[in-house]
Amino acid sequence: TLPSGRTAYRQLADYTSDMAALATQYPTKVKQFTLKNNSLENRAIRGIEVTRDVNVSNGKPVFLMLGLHHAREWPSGELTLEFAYDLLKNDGVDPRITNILDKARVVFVPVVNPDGFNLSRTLGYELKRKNCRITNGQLPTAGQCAQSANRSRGTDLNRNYSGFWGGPGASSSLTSETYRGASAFSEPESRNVQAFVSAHQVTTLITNHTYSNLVLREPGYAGAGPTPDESIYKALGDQMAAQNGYDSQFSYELYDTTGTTEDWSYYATGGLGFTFEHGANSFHPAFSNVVNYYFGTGSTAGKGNRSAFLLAAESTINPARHS
Ligand code: 0X9
Ligand code: ZN
Repeated sequence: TLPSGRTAYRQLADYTSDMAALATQYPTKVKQFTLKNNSLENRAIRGIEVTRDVNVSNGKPVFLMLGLHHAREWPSGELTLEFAYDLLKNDGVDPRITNILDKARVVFVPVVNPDGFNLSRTLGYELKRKNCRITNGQLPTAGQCAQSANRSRGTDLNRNYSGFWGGPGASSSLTSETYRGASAFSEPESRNVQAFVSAHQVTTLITNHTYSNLVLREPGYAGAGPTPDESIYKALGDQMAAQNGYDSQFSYELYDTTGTTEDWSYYATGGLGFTFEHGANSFHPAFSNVVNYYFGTGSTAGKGNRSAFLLAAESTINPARHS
């Protein structure tokens, strides 16, 4: 059973109400916040910060976890919010979690792309990937994003960050699934992540995606060359992969990308950013699979993402342990 007890994929309203409920239930450990910009369809985008004495500003380092840049990748939001439930449920029970809440701030934004997710999860276009950019320079009108003629439009938020924007592995066509946008950070949803990371001490970041059972680290395209942090970056990626049973590799070994979250965040801040690609072969398999993604299915499949996520949070407290 997942930490929240859920047995079906959340809809957008469930993410909203669950985060609000956690903030109410744990007022000293959970602070809800709203990101800087509403989505193109004018939805507020929310996150929660989890730490001991959350209302005290104390400079603890941040582990940031993101979900649902890509609308159809439903498990990416589930795993993000379930880790929050787990930390809160097991604070004072599991000493690793008690230590994490003592020494780090863990921040969750489970739904980076609410408009796309709503279309995929609720409005029937399950394979939606991008946001609701229909025409550059204009906001979509009500219902426009869901019209069948517009469904292939949109900016791929994971090509819209400024790191190497305009380079290989992204498209300049608005109907391509990897459309990079009119300019770097043209989209409010990617600017939200930019603003948050720029304002906080984010030392480790996981952006959850599906699928391929991978732990990906920079560089995102081969031409960028190795990062100066390769030794510690690889060490942490390999340690997390040893827990969840995924392959740990350079992002470009999957394929070249530019403008992804860590293509910006790593080079902008030096914080170690990873893309986790969950699951073997589906963007959103039957919900029962999410339990396996979280807790693992036994020795051959590793221990699941729970222990990998704990390592990531611990890495913000003691980075040297990974070198
Ligand atoms: O193409 C993507 O954006 C990611 N794969 S997905 O199937 N979830 O769309 C992979 C991005 C990997 N590259 C970097 N993180 N640089
Ligand atoms: Zn994705």
